[in-house]
Amino acid sequence: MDGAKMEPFQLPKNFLMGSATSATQIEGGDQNNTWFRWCQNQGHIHDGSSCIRGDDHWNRYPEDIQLMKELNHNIYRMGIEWSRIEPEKGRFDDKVLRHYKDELSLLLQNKIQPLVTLHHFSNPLWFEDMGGWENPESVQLFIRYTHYVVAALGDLVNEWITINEPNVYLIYGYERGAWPPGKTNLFAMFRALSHLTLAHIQSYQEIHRIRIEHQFPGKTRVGIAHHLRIFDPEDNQLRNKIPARIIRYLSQDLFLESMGFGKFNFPLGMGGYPLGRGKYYDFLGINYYSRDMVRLAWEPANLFGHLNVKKNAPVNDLGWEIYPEGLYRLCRRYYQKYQAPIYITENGICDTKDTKRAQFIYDHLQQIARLNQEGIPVERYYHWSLMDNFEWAEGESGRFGLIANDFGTQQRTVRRSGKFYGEICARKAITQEMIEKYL
Ligand code: IFM
Repeated sequence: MDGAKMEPFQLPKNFLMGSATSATQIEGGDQNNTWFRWCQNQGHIHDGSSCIRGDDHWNRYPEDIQLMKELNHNIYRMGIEWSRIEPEKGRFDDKVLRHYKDELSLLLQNKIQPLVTLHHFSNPLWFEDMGGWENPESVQLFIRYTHYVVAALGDLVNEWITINEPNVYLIYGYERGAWPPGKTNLFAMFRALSHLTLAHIQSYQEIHRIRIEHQFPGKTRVGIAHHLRIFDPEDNQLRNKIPARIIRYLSQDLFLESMGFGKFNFPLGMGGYPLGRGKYYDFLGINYYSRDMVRLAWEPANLFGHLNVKKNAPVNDLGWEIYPEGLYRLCRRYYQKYQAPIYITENGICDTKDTKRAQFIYDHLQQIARLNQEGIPVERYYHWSLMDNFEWAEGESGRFGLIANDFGTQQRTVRRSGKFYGEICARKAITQEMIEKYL
């Protein structure tokens, strides 16, 4: 690449940087969650691998924290596995909580501030078998889990994500049938969404309540990691603009509105507030990867439009368009309405050969610098992901890591782009020297 055309730039001094992972994708060893069962069915995982292996992070977390330190992380977003914590309905395992306490304490000793996700695509099997998120009891069960976890870990963690990418979870699990529970039923999807929304709101309230009651240190901040995309019409025709808007509404704006303010718009409701009007987020969590070009088509699985990649656009290994400007556009649009500090809770690239990741990082961070200069408070960046991991239906072949992992030996190797990222984390800037060295 031609480094000469690229300008050095600076991020705000108080900007925090690190990386993100989720429990099911890296821990390995848990047979009690929905993904373990899903992996056992032939054809569900494209390369035939299983989350049972993962990165063996459950046993190797000290080594992984050491690597975060080498990459100069200030922050780390991690998940905890509900199916380990509550292996049977109503039975909580204190040993598991002690394990997470040890992991969190080690992060803090290394001056890495954790942001903990309670739900990231995976459920305990007992929960799924009672109807999962379609069952109204799911809400109260999630709140009981929240209560148990936050009371136990809340002295070490002041920042929480209740639910990761509720839209992706529901679309893949209930509409496209590609993830557990493997349904293709829009009614089931919206039923599950209303329960997830109620669960988020009450979990938000519960986390604040418990941390006040126990006088836990640090400012409590709770939010959702929303998967946000750009949906652009394929051309300027109204017939394509309308489906682009509908898809944005049904797969994105509806989620932000209901989970953010408690407002149940159609098709969740008729605009009422079942739990009262409120503001149920302390930051706006954005997971950003790509954009879709939309054309009118009768495709219920795509919420009534056909999604394409822009012609001749650069793409990652999975064929997703690389579109850094999209991050800028999304942050501007949603900040106007939601007016909260923005955390980029995920952003990254599937790039096995590591030929595009460094440039990807440069281009996206440049958009963040631009946003901050324009007064949009993007406070944090969590790169997805710390290391290669179990990439859901793609299995072990979807490689998003700053650190490469050999799943056979569990040998970690920091990629060149990882070294670049580590230097940026240390300096909060990209210098001319770094451009020449890495880009
Ligand atoms: O690996 C996933 C993650 O679990 C959720 N957000 C997108 C990532 C890359 O596909």
